[in-house]
Amino acid sequence: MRSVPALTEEQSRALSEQGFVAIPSFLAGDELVVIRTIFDHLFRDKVGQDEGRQFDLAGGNNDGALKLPQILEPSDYAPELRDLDVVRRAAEITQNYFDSDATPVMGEHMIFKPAHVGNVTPWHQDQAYHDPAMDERSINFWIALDDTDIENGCMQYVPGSHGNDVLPHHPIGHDRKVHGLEVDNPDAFTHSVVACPLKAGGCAMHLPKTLHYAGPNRTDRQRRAYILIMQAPPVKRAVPVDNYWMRRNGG
Ligand SMILES: O=C(O)CCC(=O)C(=O)O
Repeated sequence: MRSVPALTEEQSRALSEQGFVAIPSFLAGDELVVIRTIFDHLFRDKVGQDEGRQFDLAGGNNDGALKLPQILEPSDYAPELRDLDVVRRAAEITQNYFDSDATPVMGEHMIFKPAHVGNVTPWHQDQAYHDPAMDERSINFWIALDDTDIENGCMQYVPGSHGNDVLPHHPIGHDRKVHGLEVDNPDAFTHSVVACPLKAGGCAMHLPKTLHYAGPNRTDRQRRAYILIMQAPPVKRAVPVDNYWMRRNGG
């Protein structure tokens, strides 16, 4: 099987200067087919729904149909995902990028934007979800399982936005029951946006504070994504973030 080496110098520079980089061809061999098969099975059979691990990220569920279904930690249900070479490569890239001796901790999720109904994923920074006392040192590997473009919800980024600290966020629609977050006042930060259309098997990588977004799916093509998050040891912040948007029980 082809083994993709660590990032080129140019890709690594783009990631650190822009906060994201797109790699046109990232999956190797039959990995695309394997991941797609697992993805389809997990969503079709609503795996993890009873434990709250599969749910609508945007809470957009008026008529019983999920509009932005997400499954957290899919390899708990399909452990063969952990054996894929792409997992090893993503870990290696992360270790090299952060010059870390520790094996990265792996997190993952899968997000589905069904044809015609897939909801928007609003502008946010991943760090807004995380431990307010720590600065994450992680890379998101957003792996396209279908050809993606602006019309069906490819990833979009604000170049250089990872230079911001954690910005104030709120639950999508200001609904405290909704898991997904949106940055407050997104128009103030999104004057310059870069869309990253990808062929299936390509990957868009970003850092924890990079502002990103994926539009709704207005096409008759589905948009499936497998997202690996490889985490080098985080760093303690001098002053924790006041992430009041994560306190959902009146706190
Ligand atoms: O796939 C999407 O719609 C959004 C993905 C995302 O926000 C992420 O990978 O951090």
